[in-house]
Amino acid sequence: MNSAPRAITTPHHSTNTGAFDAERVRGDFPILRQKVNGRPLVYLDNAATSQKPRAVLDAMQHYYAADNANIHRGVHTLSVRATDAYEGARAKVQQFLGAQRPEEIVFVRSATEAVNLVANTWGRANLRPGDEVLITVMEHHSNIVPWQMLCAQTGAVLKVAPINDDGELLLDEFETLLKCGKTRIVAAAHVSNALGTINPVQEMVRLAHQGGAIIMLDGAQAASHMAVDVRALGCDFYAVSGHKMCGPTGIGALYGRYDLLNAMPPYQGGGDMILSVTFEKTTYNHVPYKFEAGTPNIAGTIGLGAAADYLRSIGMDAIAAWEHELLGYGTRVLRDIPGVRLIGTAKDKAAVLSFLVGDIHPHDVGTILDQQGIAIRTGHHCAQPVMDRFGIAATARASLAFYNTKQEIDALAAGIRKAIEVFGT
Ligand code: C6P
Repeated sequence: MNSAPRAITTPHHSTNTGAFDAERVRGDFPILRQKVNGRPLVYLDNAATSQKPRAVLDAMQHYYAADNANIHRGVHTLSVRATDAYEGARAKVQQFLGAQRPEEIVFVRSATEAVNLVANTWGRANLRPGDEVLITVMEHHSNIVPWQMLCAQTGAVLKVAPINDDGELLLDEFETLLKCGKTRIVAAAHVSNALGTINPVQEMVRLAHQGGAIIMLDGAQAASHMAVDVRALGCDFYAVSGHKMCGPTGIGALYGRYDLLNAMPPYQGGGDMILSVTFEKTTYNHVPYKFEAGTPNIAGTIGLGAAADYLRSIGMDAIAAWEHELLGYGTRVLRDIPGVRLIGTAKDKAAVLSFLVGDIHPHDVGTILDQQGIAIRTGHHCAQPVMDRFGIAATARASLAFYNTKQEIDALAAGIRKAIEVFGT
């Protein structure tokens, strides 16, 4: 920990000089204090899942220890408290994403479920044979497969916008694909998990709307790394996963424009999504409850609300600036290692370092790094088509968060040099 004295007014994450104090922020994350294989844990697998601050753990613990009850059902005090906490979390996520009203936030299991919800409700209700769904080459499988399934069910056609060798979307080609006038929905990552590319989403939204399509952004890799304002973006749907933004697993959120959500059929049937049921007819509940059938992940939702508050307390602009500095440092350090090839070199990039080390298999790189206490992900990152685009099967991927430090990047570089020593290149 940085022990330099601080003025009372210094924000939690800043040093006296106003610099981002990652060492201090690390104190919020109990898991980071451990050793792995005899070395201090260096956690660089944040794109797979982020770590959880004490504030999130406490919020969930408090719910189970003090307020545990089902929501929207009981008149008793615990149920009212649980309902308030659950709906309070909706308001926090609404604020975090800049949505106009809380009803525009639907709680789901994950970003994956958010995409499936839109494909199965809006998609089935609106797509006809010959209509087109436009995605990009760099999508995660969860933003490919649900659309393929939808196309198979409806007779719609899946189109794929290409990228260049840096991993940047070819915006001209994207625009050309929209010009046919058949595209009904665009579904694209805000940030690529495999390359780190930040897509020009503002422009993509404009082009999609100009082409008469709606657009869903997959924000799984964006929401905890930069400020997101769905209203400023003007997108129609936006998906996030709680566990990638310092919240728990098993919870995510779908932002949807109110008028769209209102017009969409429900996703699943069950309790809480109805106003009245007889054997002859069921009347569905209002948005967003129409899409939240059954007892939801109450603790997870409360944890996600706490995570949104926590990230806001650090400040999304401060997070983005620190991660940008780490990315620049990491890029320089990795490029200095002979044999290292970065995959994903977009000008606009989030803090993802996907790389190959000579001929060494990424899994071997990952294993050697693990022996040094360094956690990265290796493989195709659930984005096989983009691996195919680069003619490779897998990469090693270090994905950073605001609680990472330059010393940890130095440890990564030392670990890669060790792998080269062991395996040669
Ligand atoms: N990517 C990774 O290691 P879920 O599993 O539903 O929380 O998130 C799915 C998902 C959707 N879109 C993008 C861009 C993603 O990166 C992910 C999850 C993780 O890259 C796990 S495969």
